[in-house]
Amino acid sequence: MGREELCAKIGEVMGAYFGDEMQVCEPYGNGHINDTFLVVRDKRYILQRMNHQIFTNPKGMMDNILGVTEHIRNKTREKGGDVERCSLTVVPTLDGKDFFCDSIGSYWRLYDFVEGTITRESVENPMDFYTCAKAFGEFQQQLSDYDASTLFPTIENFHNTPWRYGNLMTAVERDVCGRAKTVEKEIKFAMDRSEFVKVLENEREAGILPLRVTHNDTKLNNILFDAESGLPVCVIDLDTVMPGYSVNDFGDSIRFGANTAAEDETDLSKVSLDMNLFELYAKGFIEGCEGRLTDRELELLPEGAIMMTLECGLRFLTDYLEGDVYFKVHREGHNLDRCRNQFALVADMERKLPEMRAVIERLK
Ligand code: ADP
Ligand code: GN1
Ligand code: MG
Repeated sequence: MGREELCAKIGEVMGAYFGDEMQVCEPYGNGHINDTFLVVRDKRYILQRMNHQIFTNPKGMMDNILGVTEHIRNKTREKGGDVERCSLTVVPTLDGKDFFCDSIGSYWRLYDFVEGTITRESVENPMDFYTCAKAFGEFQQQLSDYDASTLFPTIENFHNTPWRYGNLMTAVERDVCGRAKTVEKEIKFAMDRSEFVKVLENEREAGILPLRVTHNDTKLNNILFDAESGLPVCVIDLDTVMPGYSVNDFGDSIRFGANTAAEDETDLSKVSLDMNLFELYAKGFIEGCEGRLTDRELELLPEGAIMMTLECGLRFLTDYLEGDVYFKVHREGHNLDRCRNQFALVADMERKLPEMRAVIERLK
């Protein structure tokens, strides 16, 4: 939907939440999937148009979020923590619904703005990465007794890397935009790793790697930090909370936060794995998980980092071949730039695998 069309709809959405069509809002954040707006009324709110092409069951997704946020609030209450800011708070419509469907079938939700917080797009102070790791580890712990069978799978096969690899192969075969011949090097890079993509799935099938309730999108910008103390306050972007692997939650954070360059940096000489940040994150994550990770999970943390980076690269390349239909792009070739960046990071991680393993060995 174009910007103007979107803004026209916001009036209708305001009506559902506030009873008038006053539009006091502006685009907010850097997400690749939903449309996010800051709304200023009696106080501040975050309004999101959910991407229902991707999240095809908005009700299932909102039920997950309501359940998970209540669970986290209860855990925080038990520990005497900051109940008001520890998790997202869904604001109901005037007629008491958890989300709003507008006249053209777009789905919207409103959250309280978690005040006194900031988001970070990159690691400025290494200690922030350590505390972020503790927060994501703790998040997993808080949900360790959550009944996973009540969670709706918002995106099937979300972190099933062999399935993502299969999607890439199909996209190459179909080549709907005629772009495949321009990315032969990238396709080969992926195909050279056709065995590696199965490593975690094989471990699960063999009953070694446990499924846990995980976040599945553990980017640094999905944590809100207290503006004054700098400490994590709240884990956000709960759309993909589903059963998954702890090593993938670990890996996705490394992919995004321990890259010495931004995810879409085109100068690939700037892309590498920062081993200092890797170690800090590993320390924080292991501590946050409070000893509950099995030995095998600990051993596989480096593989999780490579897997999430490779998978993300596969997804960016697939989207490039399919005509940029999934991730928001802000320039021509954006998905290809992102793919090349992720593959460069995979190559560096592969070189540093022995070092990563040595770090985990020291910490466990
Ligand atoms: P996306 O799924 O598109 O990444 P997010 O839910 O992560 O969307 O939101 C995008 C950005 O909006 C976040 O990175 C954060 O900066 C901000 N944000 C989201 N929810 C809140 C909230 N409740 N309070 C304050 N900031 C928020
Ligand atoms: C998307 O929504 P956002 O920007 O936090 C994507 C993640 C990718 C990430 C890459 C639902 O996350 O899986 O790792 O982009 N989310 C979805 O930056 O596909
Ligand atoms: Mg996000």
